[in-house]
Amino acid sequence: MRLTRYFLPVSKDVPADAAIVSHQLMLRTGMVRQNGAGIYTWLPLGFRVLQKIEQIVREEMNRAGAIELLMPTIQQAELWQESGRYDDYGKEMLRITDRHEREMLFGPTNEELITDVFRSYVKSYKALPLNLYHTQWKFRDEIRPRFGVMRGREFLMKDAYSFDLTEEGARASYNQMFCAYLNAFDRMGLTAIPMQADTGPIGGDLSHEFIILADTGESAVFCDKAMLDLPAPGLDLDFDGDVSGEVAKRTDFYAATEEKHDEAEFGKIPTDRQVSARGIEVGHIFFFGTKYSKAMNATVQTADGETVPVQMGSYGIGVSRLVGGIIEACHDENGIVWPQSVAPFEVGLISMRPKDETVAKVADDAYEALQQAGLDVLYDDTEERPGSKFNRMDLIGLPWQIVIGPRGIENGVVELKNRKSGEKTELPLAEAIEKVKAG
Ligand code: P5A
Repeated sequence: MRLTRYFLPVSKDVPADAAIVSHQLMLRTGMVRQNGAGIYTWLPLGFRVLQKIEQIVREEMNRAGAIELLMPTIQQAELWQESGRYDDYGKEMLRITDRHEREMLFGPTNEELITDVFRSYVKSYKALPLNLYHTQWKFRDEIRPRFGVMRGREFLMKDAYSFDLTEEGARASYNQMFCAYLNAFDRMGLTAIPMQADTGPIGGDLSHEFIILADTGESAVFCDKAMLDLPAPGLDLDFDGDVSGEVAKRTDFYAATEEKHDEAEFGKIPTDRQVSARGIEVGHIFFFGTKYSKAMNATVQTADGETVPVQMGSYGIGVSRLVGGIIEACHDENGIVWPQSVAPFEVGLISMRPKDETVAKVADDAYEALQQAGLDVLYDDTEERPGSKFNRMDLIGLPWQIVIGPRGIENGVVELKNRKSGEKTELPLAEAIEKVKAG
């Protein structure tokens, strides 16, 4: 993408109403624009990151055997009256009346809707286990939307729903999602710690929140430091086999959010390993058994011809919250430092003298070569001062910068800068491309 043709409304001002660094940086880099309390337009740069995160989550859901579909944002009130949550959900639910005076709502979550899909088609244990997911906008009329996209009212969530014949089977599905989540967050460059958590309005008695540690996090959390060093299960994990060992590796350690915190248990950890910190909840998984299937009559026939309610769990990832969460974890005094896997572009190409014909030609050729190599490139072909180009590239945080200037052209090299380490090297373009591709 040529910057002269792109839409990148970068701003120098630090927005006064943005309390945390990720919100400030998202506004300054023109990633989002606020349209109302907790409601945002995703501008092109921010939208690219959102899509990259969504794609990583999609790949890890698919790897774990979940199947993608798409449910609507607007739901009928009847389903929620059936489950009994229509009144329970209270003021957080945005209620709508259509022209026929029918009660509708903008979905805050989809347990009811997916249970209705399930009961309409699945009648036999033979179709189980089944895990269906989508990535769709949700609306929760949060009392205090804040911190930009971290606590929005409209936000993008990946939500998966598992269906099993037995409680044991449902726990195996829960464990699969537990591992898939660790892999997905790891691919985004994050250490997410699974912690025992409250179930709130979703229900059930088994639940883990996935937390990344950050001073600006909304939740107070407690865990064993040893959990920070555990590697993710890995993309070669056999999801058809038993993954409970990977889960136990973590649940053997103490980790809990404030609501589930037990000071006496925490006290048993050696003092130098006690982590008491703040965290951002980027995912939350639930096992709630037959809560919805009983209320909504979602049953299957067993091999013996018996009719039983299906065992369910639900699994959420805050896709739009992750954009802010990753910035909280990955920034420095000059701006964002994107992990390559979620960066809006992998490399920024800077032409030092776009008016100089030779430099322009070499830079254009480099742009072509980088694209040919399959890389996402943002090509700064503007006529601004080099200083402001460098500052902008640092601010938007692309993992690599390649600078084309007259001196390098004479020597047959480009300058490659790594945004994270700040390290600069001069090398031929082909070698720079290999380095960027290697990540
Ligand atoms: C699980 C999937 C659920 O809704 N039902 C379907 C279950 N869980 S949850 O914990 O309530 O939400 C899942 C994740 O969504 C993100 N999230 C938010 N992101 C931005 N703004 C919000 N207001 C918001 N509320 C929830 C969180 O990452 C949460 O873990």
